[in-house]
Amino acid sequence: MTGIEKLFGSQRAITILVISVVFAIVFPAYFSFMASNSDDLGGASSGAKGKWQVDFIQDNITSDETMNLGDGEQGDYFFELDSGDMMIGFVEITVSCNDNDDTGPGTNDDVDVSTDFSGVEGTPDDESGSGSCNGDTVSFTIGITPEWDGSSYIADGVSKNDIEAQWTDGGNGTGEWLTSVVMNVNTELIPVNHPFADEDEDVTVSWRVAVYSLEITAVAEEL
Ligand SMILES: [Ca+2]
Ligand SMILES: [Ca+2]
Repeated sequence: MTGIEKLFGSQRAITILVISVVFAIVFPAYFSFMASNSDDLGGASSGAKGKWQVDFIQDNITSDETMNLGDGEQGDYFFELDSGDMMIGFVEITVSCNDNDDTGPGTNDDVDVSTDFSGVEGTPDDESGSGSCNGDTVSFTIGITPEWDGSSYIADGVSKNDIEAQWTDGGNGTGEWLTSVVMNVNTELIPVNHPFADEDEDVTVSWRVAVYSLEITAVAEEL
């Protein structure tokens, strides 16, 4: 017997040890090679069902425009939306005016608001509304990504592809968002051309666009 044979007891014990060492080295290398290869291919890993943390990196695009409108006058407010690489969650339009020109009953100015979204990709349904000039008078929220509210959540038993397919604006929402406001000036029982008669009001239309990008992280299963 050689010294090594004495240490391990037999030639067979040495053979088993050598094979074990080879497997211990070769198997992890094999699996890590396969894992990195399937990542390169994309489909295999992102199509695999699993547990995922889904987060939304969020931002707002805002804009506003103010016009002074006389009685019966229509103001057309244009907003050109380009969200860049971000997805569009929803668009909020707020029309505000605050009549403090006169104080008698029935003297508050009011507005009729309508929209034309025919220049918007995906053509959202148009909106309309009316209100008295006491601040934020009329507001609309138009959803672009269905059911999106920006909340994080854990998804289980679905693939990364499924999640990406769910949270998309489908290219909708970009383009020209037209909001039109018609002013109705109300004044006291003095003629409208009287120097003190209320004859106009400032109307502001503001847009807030909630935009996001997806962040999907694999959640390690409990051992
Ligand atoms: Ca008024
Ligand atoms: Ca006024």
